[in-house]
Amino acid sequence: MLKIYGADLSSPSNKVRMAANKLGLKYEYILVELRNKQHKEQWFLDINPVGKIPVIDDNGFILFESDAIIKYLAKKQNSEIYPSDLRQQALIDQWMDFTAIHIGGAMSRVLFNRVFAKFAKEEVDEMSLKAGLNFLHRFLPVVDKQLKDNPYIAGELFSLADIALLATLDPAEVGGVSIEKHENIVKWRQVLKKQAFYLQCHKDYGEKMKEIFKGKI
Ligand SMILES: N[C@@H](CCC(=O)N[C@@H](CS)C(=O)NCC(=O)O)C(=O)O
Repeated sequence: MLKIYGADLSSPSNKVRMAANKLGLKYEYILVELRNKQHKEQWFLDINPVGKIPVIDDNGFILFESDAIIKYLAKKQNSEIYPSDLRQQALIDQWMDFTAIHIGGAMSRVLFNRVFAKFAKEEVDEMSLKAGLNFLHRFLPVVDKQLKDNPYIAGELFSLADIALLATLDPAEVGGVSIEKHENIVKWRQVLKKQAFYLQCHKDYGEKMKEIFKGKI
């Protein structure tokens, strides 16, 4: 059976679980506790030498990098959420790259400095936090405009790019990133967060975090 190694507060890991859910795949979810440094243990490095989650083991085929993983799973299922049409696929790739590099990169900076730094006993990097907030300030309106003009991020059809964006924006509230003013993102997100593929992962990222940190946040 497909194995997904991940953690509940890792957005790239959640992205993989959401995609597998949407594709109707059965899988074993193997929790890798980053707080306990399990990703640096030899058993895990033997699976993924870069020491990061998520990683999948599909009957001995090992793959890391969440976007590569979800494309592989969708192609394997011949799913319309990653269509083979050249231009449709190129647009999905475009929004997935944009999400990973610009939105995800910025969200990680904000989340790390505002939430995880204290747990990791690391100093807050104000420059990094500011850069993250600036990028989100610049790019979230672009995403909002795209979702005003289209029902889904890559156009008319729901795709892997929606799953990637949904998982990437998941920690917005806990990171104090205001999404409320982007009404098209809000509407799009409300609809998707009610769907089974999301709910099979969690009800809400913030609630999951509270459950894990038990009042320490
Ligand atoms: N670009 C990667 C990012 C993976 C990543 O940074 N994962 C984090 C958890 S969200 C991790 O494993 N961190 C542990 C470390 O870097 O030591 C992907 O999309 O899969």
